[in-house]
Amino acid sequence: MACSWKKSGYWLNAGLAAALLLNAVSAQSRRLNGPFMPETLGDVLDYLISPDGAFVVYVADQDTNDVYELYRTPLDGSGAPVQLNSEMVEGGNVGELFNFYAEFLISPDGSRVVYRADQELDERFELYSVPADGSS
Ligand SMILES: [Ca+2]
Ligand SMILES: [Ca+2]
Repeated sequence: MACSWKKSGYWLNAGLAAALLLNAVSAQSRRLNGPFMPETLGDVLDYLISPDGAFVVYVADQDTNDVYELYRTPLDGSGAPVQLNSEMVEGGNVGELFNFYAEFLISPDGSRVVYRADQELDERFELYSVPADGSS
């Protein structure tokens, strides 16, 4: 008896989860990353939301396949992404690819982004800081 009640409880929860999922799918989503070129297999690797919720910083190979760079864009998708990292040497990336996560943090006041990249020499990873608004 108790077992079958648990079972129906489980199915009830599964049904509720499915309903919530359907709800989420039907909500209006907006793509935040910049458009990937049709011939580019672009991937968003990781992202963080700023402390004030105004913008999101993400790492993606948005412009060139397998060259992962840092971008900032308004959280509500109201503007185009701005690239934050400086020009990369060939083979340079924000973070190490085999980690499958990016390596950057937004400062607590949201003013700067710190990231790890082999930006100046391939495979030599150093730490960089950049204004979060993309200014120099
Ligand atoms: Ca890719
Ligand atoms: Ca590299």
